[in-house]
Amino acid sequence: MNYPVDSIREDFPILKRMVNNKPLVYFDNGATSQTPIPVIEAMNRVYYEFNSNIHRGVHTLSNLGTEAFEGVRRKVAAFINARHSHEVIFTKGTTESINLVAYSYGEACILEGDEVIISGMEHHSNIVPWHLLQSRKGITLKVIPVLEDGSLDMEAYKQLLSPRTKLVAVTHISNVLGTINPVKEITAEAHKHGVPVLIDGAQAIHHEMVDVQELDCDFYVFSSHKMYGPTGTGVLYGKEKWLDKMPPWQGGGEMIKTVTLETSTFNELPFKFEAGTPDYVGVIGLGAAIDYIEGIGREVIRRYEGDLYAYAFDRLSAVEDIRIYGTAPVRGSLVSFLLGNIHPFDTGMLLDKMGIAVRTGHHCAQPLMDRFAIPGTVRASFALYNTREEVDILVAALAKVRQLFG
Ligand code: C6P
Repeated sequence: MNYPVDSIREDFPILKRMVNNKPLVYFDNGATSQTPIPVIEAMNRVYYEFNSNIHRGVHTLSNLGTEAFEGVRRKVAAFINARHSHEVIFTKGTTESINLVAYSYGEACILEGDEVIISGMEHHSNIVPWHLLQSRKGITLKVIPVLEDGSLDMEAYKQLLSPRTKLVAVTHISNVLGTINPVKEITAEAHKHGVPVLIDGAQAIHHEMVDVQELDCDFYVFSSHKMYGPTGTGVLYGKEKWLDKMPPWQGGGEMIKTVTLETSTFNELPFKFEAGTPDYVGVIGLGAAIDYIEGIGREVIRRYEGDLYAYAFDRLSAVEDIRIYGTAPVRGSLVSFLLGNIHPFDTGMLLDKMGIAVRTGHHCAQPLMDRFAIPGTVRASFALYNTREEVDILVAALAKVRQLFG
């Protein structure tokens, strides 16, 4: 495959560093991906050239900042094919986006006794906000079961939908199993009952071609730091018809139209949901990350990563004593496993000694760990700069880990 991985790696200075006297192999992209030079430079440029609070001043610097920030909103809208750029709300990340929906949609559209459906493979960020809503409003949480191969039980899902269902909130790609859920089908099924759907795209936005109009989802959420952008920035996409119904969830500057000492009126979309000074530097970095991804080509990246994933899955499957979690027919982006009886932390620590960064533990998905009756897994998650050679290094290192543990 003609993919310029060597020159791509040059864009990520951190990949050249040594860890424990070994060249870094970075396989913790599911937690945070690395940041290419153009993204770092775009953010530096703000501080060097036009740092100033946005939306507020009439002066040149503020206008430059505002233009750059609003330009990214349009860029994000095009990236996910939102119908309107005001359907893109900037947040701190996936977690804040889901909390915003749980709070605000929960306030406007969910009553005591109503039901929200999630799945058994959700990240805590798509569980706990619903627990909070449960204690505020007395809702019932229904859970789509996870099958042995790590796919969702779609028949059970259909049975869970009821006249009391007010929202379905599911992950696009599992951060533990790598399952790519049939989110379009899940959405279509919910819509038959008039129920809106929130998709957690934290693990999908940089791997899949996300088209929110094609998916027809009502909300789609993701973080910048998993898609080669900076930390502290993320997106809530919401259909206008829902965002219009939802009340603001935080008060402060920017989200108001008028304020007297007695009362306030609120700004229009998207500002209604963006109280206070936003992380405009981070948002501008996110814009540069989108440019970076588009510069290589999303479909090109998808094919390269698909090929790398297939290679990694095959090679890891052949490691003695390995148990891989997540074998659903449609999957990608990461491999989770356990090696013999070795605790995942021990495997992770030894891999780190060999310069390999993987994530270990419950991956903020404790209910899923309970489902498989395991304490955690070791997870290797891939990005556009990883290589087959790095997979080979991991496989060789796992053989050493086995040796060390006898
Ligand atoms: N998962 C992982 O290593 P934030 O922290 O808001 O950027 O993203 C939260 C989140 C929500 N949903 C899914 C599916 C996720 O994978 C994550 C983040 C990281 O798996 C850190 S726990």
